[in-house]
Amino acid sequence: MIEGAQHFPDYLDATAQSALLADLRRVVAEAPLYTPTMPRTGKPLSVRMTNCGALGWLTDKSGGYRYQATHPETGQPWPAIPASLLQLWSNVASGAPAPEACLINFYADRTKMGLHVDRDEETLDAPVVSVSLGDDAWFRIGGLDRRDKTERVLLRSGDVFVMGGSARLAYHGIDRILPGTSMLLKGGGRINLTLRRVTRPA
Ligand code: MD6
Ligand code: FE
Repeated sequence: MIEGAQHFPDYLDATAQSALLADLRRVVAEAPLYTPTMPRTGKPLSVRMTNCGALGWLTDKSGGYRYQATHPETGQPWPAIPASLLQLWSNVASGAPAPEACLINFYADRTKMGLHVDRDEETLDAPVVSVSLGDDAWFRIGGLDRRDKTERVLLRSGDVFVMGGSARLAYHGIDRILPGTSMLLKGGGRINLTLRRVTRPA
């Protein structure tokens, strides 16, 4: 795997996963999941999204990919990032300035996410830290060129995946989720959180 990509299987035990889920329910109560749309075409993404943190990542037909401080539908500021996630970041993001954005993606059974690079941030010095909850998913990670060879990694509930160093700009995506592989979410599906630093620290 590309340098800077690190998989921490079972980083959160069952108790920590339930506690994090409870935190996320509070976030979603304030900042409801919504369906983002592609820049220009307005085609809906299959993933549903929300955010917590000072900044949230979003996309829509007219504004494209961007960070903004408010929820696109409620107009309210995003809820704070739960303390448990700030702690997780300081444990795995070795020395990086505090995260400003936590994107929350909800995957239903048939949701995929095409190969992409996370590069809407102003600073690429900090890693992106991802946390998975719920059903297993086949994650695909390659290199800096879309044509580089890729490999797949099974991301399971409680896993953390860090992309820093050379891996910060590596292509990656979700091939598919494996319905029925976790009991954590009552209705099934998968949640993925990605924590990011967006602005350069002062
Ligand atoms: C997902 N993850 O696991 C999608 N991005 O659902 C990402 O897009 C991702 O896992 C940046 C760094 C780590 C990731
Ligand atoms: Fe990503």
